[in-house]
Amino acid sequence: SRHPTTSSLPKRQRVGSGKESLSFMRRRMRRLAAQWAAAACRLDERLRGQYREQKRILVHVGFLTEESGDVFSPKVLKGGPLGEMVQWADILTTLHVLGHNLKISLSNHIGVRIVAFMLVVTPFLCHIRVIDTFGTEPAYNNEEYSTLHGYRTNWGYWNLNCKQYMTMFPHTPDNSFMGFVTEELNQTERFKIKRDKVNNMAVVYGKEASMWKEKLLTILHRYMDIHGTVYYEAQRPPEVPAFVRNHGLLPQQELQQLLRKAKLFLGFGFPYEGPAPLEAIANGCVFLQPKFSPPHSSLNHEFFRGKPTSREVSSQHPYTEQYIGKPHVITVDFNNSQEFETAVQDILKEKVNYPFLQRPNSTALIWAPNITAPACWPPLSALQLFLSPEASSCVKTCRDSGLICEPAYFPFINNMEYTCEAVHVDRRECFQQKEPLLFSCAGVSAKHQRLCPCRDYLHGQVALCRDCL
Ligand code: U2F
Repeated sequence: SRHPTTSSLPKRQRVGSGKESLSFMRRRMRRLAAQWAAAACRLDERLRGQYREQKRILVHVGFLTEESGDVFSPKVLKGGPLGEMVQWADILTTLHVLGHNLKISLSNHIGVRIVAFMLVVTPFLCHIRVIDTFGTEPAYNNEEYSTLHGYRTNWGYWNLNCKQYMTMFPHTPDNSFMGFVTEELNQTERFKIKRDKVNNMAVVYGKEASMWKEKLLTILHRYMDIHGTVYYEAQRPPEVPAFVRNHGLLPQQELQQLLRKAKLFLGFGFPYEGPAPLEAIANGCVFLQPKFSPPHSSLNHEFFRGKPTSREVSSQHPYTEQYIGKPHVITVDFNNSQEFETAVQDILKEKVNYPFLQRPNSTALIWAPNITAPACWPPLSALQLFLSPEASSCVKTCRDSGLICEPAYFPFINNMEYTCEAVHVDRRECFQQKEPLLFSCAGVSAKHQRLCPCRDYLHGQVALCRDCL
């Protein structure tokens, strides 16, 4: 994970003294072991005969702050974020299953030192990969640009290739989409889930009562039984309405069981962009969530303030809103009780089914050619050029045409043959980008129309284009 560069003096601290974060990861790995083994066999069949290099990989689990210690553990059992733990557990298992040679560091002292060394010694720079849940946009990554234009944040301006940041969801193609594992259900399991669904059962998303909205719960309660998994201490039960059945924070396994029975998974706006809605959807729930209008971003919302992205978050979980959508995901204005109530009524009528999720290509992600070298993949034949409207990013421009922005093509279109990277709206002047690190799918400027390198993609596999297999 990233580290704030404002970290104070180094303090030696034992990581994982509580070890709760490690046991959460271990439990997750064990629970999914059989599925990992089956997946490894399938992959082996598919890749048989292909030479793949075994890499020696040092994985530094934890934040790259000296003072942070094991920031995860203290809250793991108390309703704190588990999303990052899910990602760490899954990347470790993936690397192991793919046969790489792993060294795992849990010592911040050592981890920070090694990474600091790699950051200053240029030949090592391209070997670094950073798990970066919410993503880093090019404007924040480039030291000079971020300093001159007010994009400098505590999360570093490391001048990496932005593909070196690996995100939890495909926020912008400038970064690599790493994802996490959601369980795949076989036909028998799907049949059982359908058979055992309780049509009027809802689970509320939120491990802390402060995330809940009572007024809407009263409406929901007219239609459904409400379950929660809010952490509490025996002496101080959580402040949830009496009609809610609160199970306390559950082990992942038991949460899955609850989701298998439930029809509705209800988010109230926080946490943002976690794994749980995908787990709910994979278990046959409908995810009902609030639309954010105006969208939340680092400009207007405390949680995102100081994060190295200007991304506008249009709902609690924009990925599920944009890539999955109805009937699995319903996004409505929660300030409008009528709209909320109608959504609940519609969900009660809906039959259970299962969606198709985006899958990162883990072999391509890890064995990919050196991502910091000039791009020769995906093939240029997939390139489709678009001129964006004013104040629109290439992420949006490509998406509006059913395509995806491909940053690997920027160096090819940033020349006078194609004219330029962006066109000034009033002066009709043409601009080229001199700094390759600033090529950006996510970037927006009110004064420019951007020349966008888009390409098609395989349904459910955005990393690949139709002709590049
Ligand atoms: C997100 O972190 P969260 O931990 O709040 O994300 P969730 O989606 O709530 O849950 C993550 C995992 O916790 C598990 C559940 C998910 O895999 O199965 N869990 C559980 O084991 N027992 C329970 O009772 C409830 C959930 C996000 F992932 C982070 O990146 C953000 O920092 C955070 C804040 O926006 O939100």
